[in-house]
Amino acid sequence: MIRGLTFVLAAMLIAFISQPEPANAGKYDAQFRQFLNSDVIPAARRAGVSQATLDRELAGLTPDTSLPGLVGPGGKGAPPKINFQAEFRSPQRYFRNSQFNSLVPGGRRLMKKHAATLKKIEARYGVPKRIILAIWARESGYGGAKIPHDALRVLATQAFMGQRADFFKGELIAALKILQKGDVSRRTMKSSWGGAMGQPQFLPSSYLKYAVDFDGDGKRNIWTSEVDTMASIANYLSEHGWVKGRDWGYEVFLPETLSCTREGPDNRQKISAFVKEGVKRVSGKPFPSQELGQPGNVLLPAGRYGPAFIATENFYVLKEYNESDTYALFVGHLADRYSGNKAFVADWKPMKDTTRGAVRNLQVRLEGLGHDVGGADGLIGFKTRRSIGKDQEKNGFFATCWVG
Ligand SMILES: [Ca+2]
Repeated sequence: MIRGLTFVLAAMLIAFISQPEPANAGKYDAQFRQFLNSDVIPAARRAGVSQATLDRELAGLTPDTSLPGLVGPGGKGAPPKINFQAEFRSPQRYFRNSQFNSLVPGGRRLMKKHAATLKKIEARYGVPKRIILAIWARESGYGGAKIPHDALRVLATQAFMGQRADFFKGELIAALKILQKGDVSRRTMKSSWGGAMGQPQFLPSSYLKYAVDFDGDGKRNIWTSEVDTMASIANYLSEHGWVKGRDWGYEVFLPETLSCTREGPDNRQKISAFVKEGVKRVSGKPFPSQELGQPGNVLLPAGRYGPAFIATENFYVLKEYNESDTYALFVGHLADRYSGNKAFVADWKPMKDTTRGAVRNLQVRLEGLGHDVGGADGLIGFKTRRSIGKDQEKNGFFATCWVG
């Protein structure tokens, strides 16, 4: 009897652990159904989603209140969008050698496995295979990462009670269109908790615009087809302006005579002009001849406290995938490491841990001095870096364009 009871309790415990339901599960179901009926269904019908699709996909759907960052029905009671208590992650911690070392072998293996297909993808879209592989690695570990959520449920929950409800309502309707077209089954259509789907982590609206069928089975399958995944990433970059024949950027030695305050894509000049000013590649090789007459710009993600780069326009195409210098640099650097696996030559100097709030205070001070920091958001972009540098120069110091 006791053993039996223990067994039942253990089974209950296991069930509880394996399927955690938040305390408020079910609390919003009626309100959610009302939201679907009055808000989502009419908008989806207007967007061309059939009643049959809506009946099939929305039947029995409930919100997943365990998702992070929810604020309540109607997006009411939203917390501040920026968490200024959050840690500001220094570049030094973002670019860990160990992480690149663990991603390089998988990429090389896939380049061999898909050599013929990647050649065709490169020819069609003009994006180098190493860039495609690096994005795939960053987004989902070449498809190895667990992407566990029912995309439709995530999107519906975010539309109902997330911080960006209207945005996600649009994505929910896009997801319904995808299911209506039949490229993917509901079971397979998985996303992250933020609604980014499949191996390239496309939002549904991006899927509709940029996903492609490259393995020829008639379905655009970014969930289980490696070939469709690679081609869809290439198509995305191509459609966002990837310049064929150009690289993303180069690590360089920046002479002290070239001020760090000249960083930024709004300070582009021909790469040959940088060479004249004494900029050299750290590899010791010259810039490829086709790059010399093309524009580039200084990129200093940690000011003078880290590696320096000449970035091409393609660096900013990578940022169309994820609006962050560190993301784009991670992808570009990983792409370079597939051959030779060479680390950055310059060190990322360690910096003291700080918060986004502290960064924002600095930005507000710089704004008070008349500098354009690109908005006091607690993140250090190139406008903040060069404002720091200009202030240092004004005060007679050698500009480092970095805090400290
Ligand atoms: Ca396909």
